[in-house]
Amino acid sequence: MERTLIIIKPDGVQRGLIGRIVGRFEDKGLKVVGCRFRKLDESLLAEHYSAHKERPFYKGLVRFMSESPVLVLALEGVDAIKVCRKMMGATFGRDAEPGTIRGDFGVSRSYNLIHGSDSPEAAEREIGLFFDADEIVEWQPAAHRWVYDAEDLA
Ligand code: IDP
Ligand code: MG
Repeated sequence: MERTLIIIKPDGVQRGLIGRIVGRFEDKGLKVVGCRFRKLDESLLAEHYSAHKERPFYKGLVRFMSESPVLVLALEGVDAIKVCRKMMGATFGRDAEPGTIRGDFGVSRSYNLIHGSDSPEAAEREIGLFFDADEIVEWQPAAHRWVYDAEDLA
């Protein structure tokens, strides 16, 4: 089992897409283990996006991400990081394949609806940044008995 950090960005929240986006992850068999609805401040975003600090889009990205509330999720599942990145699609909405979240809901480069961790190291760092340890909830969804078989979990 792996965990990943997902953020439904301000454009996704403002456009009323929270339910549809979270629903896709639930449909796929990912388990919500953490959830916070909040506005992000610039210092937290500076840490979160520290790898992009020198990029020309950085200032606009931090402004966009701090402008309006976001939904932050920790999701758990087998290969959750890879599965979620595939479901998100390519970074820019106009390049993202139909069937992906970015491909189905947007055309923008910066307003691309969703963030997802891109590696196990990033996931651990980002979950630690957005959640206190006691905000991550261990639980067993009854349906998982029919989502994963023993071979998936081996
Ligand atoms: P990712 O979200 O697909 O992992 P990153 O390269 O990590 O993409 O970029 C982080 C975020 O910065 C993107 O999701 C997008 O919102 C924004 N971004 C990336 N490249 C550009 C750009 O060239 N113009 C405007 N915004 C960008
Ligand atoms: Mg990234």
